Amino acid sequence: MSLLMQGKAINANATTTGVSADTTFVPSQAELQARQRFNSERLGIFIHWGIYSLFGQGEWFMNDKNVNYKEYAKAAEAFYPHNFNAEDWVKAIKGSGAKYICITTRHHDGFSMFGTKASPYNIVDATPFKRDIIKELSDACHSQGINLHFYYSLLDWARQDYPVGNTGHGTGRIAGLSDMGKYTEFMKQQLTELLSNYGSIGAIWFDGQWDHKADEKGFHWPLNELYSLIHRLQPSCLVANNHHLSPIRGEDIQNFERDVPGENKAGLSGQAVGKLPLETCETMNGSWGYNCTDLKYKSTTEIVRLLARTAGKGANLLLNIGPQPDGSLPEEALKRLRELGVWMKQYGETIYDTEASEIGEQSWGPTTQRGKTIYLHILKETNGSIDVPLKSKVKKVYTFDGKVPLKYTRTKTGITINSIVTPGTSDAIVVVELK
Ligand code: JFZ
Repeated sequence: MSLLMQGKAINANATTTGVSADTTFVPSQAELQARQRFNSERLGIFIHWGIYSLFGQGEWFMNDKNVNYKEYAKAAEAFYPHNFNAEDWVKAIKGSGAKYICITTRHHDGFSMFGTKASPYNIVDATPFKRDIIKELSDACHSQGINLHFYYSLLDWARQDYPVGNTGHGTGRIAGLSDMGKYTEFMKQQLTELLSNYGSIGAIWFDGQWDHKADEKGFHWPLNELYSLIHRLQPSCLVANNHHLSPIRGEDIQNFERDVPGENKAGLSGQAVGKLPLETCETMNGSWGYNCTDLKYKSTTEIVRLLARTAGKGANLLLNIGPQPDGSLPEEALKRLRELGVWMKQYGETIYDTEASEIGEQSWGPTTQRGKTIYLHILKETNGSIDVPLKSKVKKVYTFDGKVPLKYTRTKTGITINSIVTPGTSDAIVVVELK
């Protein structure tokens, strides 16, 4: 596996770490409703922002360059993102048609982007900026009506009490000082703050479990404790964990990193696709945190096609942006948000609140369905006709644009639709209404 955003590859296929599933866990009504809401949203924007943006080399910089945590912390003293404007961020993100934002509250570098009493190493106490950007963002999200999710790293490259795992070996932590009990209390205090001071939160998105191997003696992730704390503090807050494994009880979302569910091109998603709401996270360029040498952005057409493909699997797309050190979003990202918004205004009906259809994905593209309406997303050039395997009876077939009826013939396995015109479109959509 080679990923642009990090130097060292870790074994993503390792099985889960000392984790005991809570076999007694039963999701509450509020939680089940929240899963449904989440599952209808289909598009979210991921934000990876921290003091790492100052180095311009992505969020794994500290690990990749073996930066001592005391040296790394000096960046906090220079962190003054004077162009940060939460209202502008939310407006631009909402404009894309996204229904939620997931932001890094604390990444692997250990720096908290919110005002926390659990450690002075946070944006309010350790930077000249002194503003709680998570508070400003949560206020803007709530006033503009978009859901907010919090990314939260389970691993920490800067704390002595976190037991060193597979990564962060060159950041200056002294072996032997770890104390998982103390570290767990720290995480619980922070999660309590995150779920008490920022209004209603849509989900906590954990990451970093893969830092410890499943068979590691004497190590145990306190997931039950963390999950039950979350469910108790905000019953409608969902739990996601980017552990690249099948979900365990207490989790509400199954995550796929850089892959459409069921595929494993990036090498992080070999797990079977389960029954929980699904979410694929992917970057607009090739990096999560701001990377000044990564200007290779996906085109809006590529993003639209990825969105159609994730929706076709019944999954949400969580599309990442790495804000710049001054607090603004890169112009290339803003452009894609605007273009996505134009597309979603016109075609969102074929994406939001849909599910995977009985047709699945075909050689010409994916399909989505709502009730008796199936949307064929034709992403590839065709020679004028497409075969659609279908058991259900068809009422009518027409183009989504202009509602032009299309001729079709019955075949042994379904229907063949004629006069398909695809050139020049990101996604030529044909509607099949079932009887
Ligand atoms: C994880 C983070 O490490 C990364 O910084 C980003 O936040 C992303 C969304 O999630 O990505 C990973 C996690 C584990 C592996 C690779 C990327 N792994 O095990 O190889």
